[in-house]
Amino acid sequence: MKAKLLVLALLGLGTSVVYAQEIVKIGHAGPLTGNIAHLGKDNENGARMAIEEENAKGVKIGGKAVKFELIGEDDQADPKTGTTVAQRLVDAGVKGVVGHLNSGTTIPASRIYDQAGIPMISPSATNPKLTLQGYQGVFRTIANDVQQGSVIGKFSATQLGKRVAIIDDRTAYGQGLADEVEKGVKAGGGSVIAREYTNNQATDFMAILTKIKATNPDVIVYSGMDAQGGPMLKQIKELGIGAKWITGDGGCTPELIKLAGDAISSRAYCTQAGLPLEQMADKTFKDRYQKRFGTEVQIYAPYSYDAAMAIMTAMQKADSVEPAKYLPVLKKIDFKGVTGTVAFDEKGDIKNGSVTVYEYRNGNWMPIKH
Ligand code: ABU
Repeated sequence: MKAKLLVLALLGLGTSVVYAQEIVKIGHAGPLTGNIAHLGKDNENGARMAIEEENAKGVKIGGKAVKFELIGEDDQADPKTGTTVAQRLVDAGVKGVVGHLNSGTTIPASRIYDQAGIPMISPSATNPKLTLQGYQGVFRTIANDVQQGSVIGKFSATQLGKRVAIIDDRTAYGQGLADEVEKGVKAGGGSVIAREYTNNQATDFMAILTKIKATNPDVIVYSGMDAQGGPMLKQIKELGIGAKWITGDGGCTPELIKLAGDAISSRAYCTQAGLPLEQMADKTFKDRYQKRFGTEVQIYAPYSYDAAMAIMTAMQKADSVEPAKYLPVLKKIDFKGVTGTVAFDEKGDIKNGSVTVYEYRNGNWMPIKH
């Protein structure tokens, strides 16, 4: 074991006690720069909070006092950078990873962690392919887009209107979710009258929205992140499009409301691939997070907290920080996290994952259905 030993000498009244504390590195990777840095920071904060709270308890593993240490990396939401930082985390000797945030970075990075035998848990990557690759150490603490896309598609067709236009950002998440939404719209008795595409750096949607306006949709589904969703709502208003608008978890954030300004209205909806904060098992999480970081939860912090906690709990149950020893325990883990029961199915997906539909009301996303 290459663990670094930190020797703390504690001097008492005429006596001296020496404790050897093993540093156990846990990696986190997500976008800490760029247009969704607020989400990457939210994920990192969730993992950091779990680590700080666990360290405060005074953990012993294999007879030694351990201190968990978070090693954070910025993958810029870019698939190539994602694999570079994944290798950096492996080289730094992390024993487990929380991340990445985006499906487009998490899927290629998962191969690197698998080759190094290091377990990883994403709190936010929802593309179903992540856990269909057959990697034994890949998990997620959130529902996937087969579940989420079905809810968005059926809700749109049955509650918002039969004529549905779909726009996606061509990322692994956006495109994958849009395909599942299309299936859900059809299952709900609606029809997809337009499919348009943008990208995750775009800010101008006038051309595709003008085309969509001509098809007279009841609903526009946007499958992408809040950085595009906010400006898109502004341009929908500018063009006088009266359709309802719904987006998935990547846009279901306080940030989207801020970005949309007065262009957001009660015609806007979103989904989260999990429970509303207020209905999670730990009702104190929201306030503890606010107190620790001085900012509100964006969306995935509780799932990130649970991902870090799953790794640290498995290490303690296995009485080892070595991935080969704690991975079998992690696969069978079953504990009460802040989001609810954390346990994984045979693929690595969270068991009993749920999807919540929100409606924009009085300046907030209000849960209406789960
Ligand atoms: N789940 C939405 C944001 C992250 C992703 O899957 O790309």
